[in-house]
Amino acid sequence: YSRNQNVNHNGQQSPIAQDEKFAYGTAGFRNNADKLTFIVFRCAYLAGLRARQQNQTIGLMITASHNPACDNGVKIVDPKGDMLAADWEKYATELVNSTDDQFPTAVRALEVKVNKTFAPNAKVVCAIDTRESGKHLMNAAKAGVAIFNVEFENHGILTTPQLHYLVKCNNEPSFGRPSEFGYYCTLANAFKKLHHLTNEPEESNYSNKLVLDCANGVGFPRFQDLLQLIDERYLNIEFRNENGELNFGCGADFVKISQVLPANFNSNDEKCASFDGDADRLIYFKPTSDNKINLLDGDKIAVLLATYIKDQLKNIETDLTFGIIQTAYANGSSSRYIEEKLGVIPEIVPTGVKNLHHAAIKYDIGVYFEANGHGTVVFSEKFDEVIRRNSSENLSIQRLQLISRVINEVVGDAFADLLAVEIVLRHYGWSIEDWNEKLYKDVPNIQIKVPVEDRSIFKTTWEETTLIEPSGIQDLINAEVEKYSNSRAFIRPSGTENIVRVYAEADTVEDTEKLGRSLENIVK
Ligand code: 16G
Ligand code: ZN
Repeated sequence: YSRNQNVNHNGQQSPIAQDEKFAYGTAGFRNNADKLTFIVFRCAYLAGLRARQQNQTIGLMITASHNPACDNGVKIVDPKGDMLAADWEKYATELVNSTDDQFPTAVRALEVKVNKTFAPNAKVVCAIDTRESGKHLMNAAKAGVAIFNVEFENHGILTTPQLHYLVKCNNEPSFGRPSEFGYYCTLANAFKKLHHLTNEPEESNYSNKLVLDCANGVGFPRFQDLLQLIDERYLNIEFRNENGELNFGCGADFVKISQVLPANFNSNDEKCASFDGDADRLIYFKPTSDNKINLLDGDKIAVLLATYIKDQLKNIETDLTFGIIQTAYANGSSSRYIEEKLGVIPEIVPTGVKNLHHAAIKYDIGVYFEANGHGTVVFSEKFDEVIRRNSSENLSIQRLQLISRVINEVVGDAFADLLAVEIVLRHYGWSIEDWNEKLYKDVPNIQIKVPVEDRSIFKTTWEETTLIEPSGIQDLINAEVEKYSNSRAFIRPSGTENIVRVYAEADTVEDTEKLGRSLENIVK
């Protein structure tokens, strides 16, 4: 498992140049699967070391989410089920970037720094998505963890959020049973109980039918497992894109960016939703007659859930703090709605789940969603005290207790978010059109991926909306934005692909397209 002897999942030699560099980005390491064997091995070693340092369970997730099937990736999950601490991301990058000759020295240096001798609770739990390369990489992970004799658990094919959940439960048994079945029971039981406490209005447009695009990924088998515990009376799911080519012409990322129907859907379908390849993202959509779609993305989900929670809070006397976290990609209408109608000023943070998560946990109730459909709600200890451990008969308190259990507060989870959305739609008696129209209307927006030779030359301000380098470009962007009314646009380097992303909003679809294309030309 060295650079020199790197072998891919087909057993072919795939040596990695000693000086090829990799970086632990927002989603860990991601690359063509052929390159990942030695990376996973080294990351697994680091996960073992982290487990010893913390004397706790650490997670290792092998997935490349919405990337094409030929890619794979690996990321480390910290003891609370959250993303790896920033200083350890640096260790990961250093370790992976060392040459074969440097590796043993780098390892020893780290061991000295961490210096933990007795750690009986150290364990690494590992899972893969449905990619062909997964099993081979699982073996590499096992070998990496073995260097240190740390206990290793192979959990097979799971969604990313399931693995995060397992890590948290291993370290905090009071949070839930640390097993796949425990996860299903927690979600399904809370969902069913909340269903009973939900009074659908007499004139309701809600339908429990949903057509689900599984991106040909892990969402299909695992969501079926969950549905074993949820009767069709509650939720009637028709699966599509179950076993074909992963993420190909389908899935949450495809639908969000291209804003067209995914493969195998048609304009007669009613309420539809898409998971991404590892089921940590969820978006909804409603086909329109011209084979396009009305998209209900992470922003729409955030506002829906926030509205429900705020409505319940109105019936309780409490001083719990409530926050909503978004990124620069949030549709301008959603941010305005949150401020004007929900009375909360949304906090804008840089892209990447950990940034949103960290901002959200400052509140007693912190709703965070990326427009791409990744998000959840987190709850504080004070919420535990005031709401979860309250045995009151107050219906709103009981609903908040249960919605906080339906939602997977460890990390954004497509399964949990889907259950939460369905409950809330039923509560208001809304069809997918009602949901789309009754809150706010999206301003037209476009996202364009622009391939570049070296994305590292692009530097932005903290909240990512202004380019600092290369100098001069921001002035050109400003000049374009000024040409259109109610417009907003920015360029930022991707953290996961060698591209820069253009985002633009304007009053009309035509102007949005024009603005987006003009920014594309600026970076090209
Ligand atoms: C990863 C991030 C996601 C982010 C996306 C942005 C995690 C678990 N996932 O999927 O939050 O939106 O990357 O990618 O952190 P980009 O940097 O290529 O735009
Ligand atoms: Zn994902």
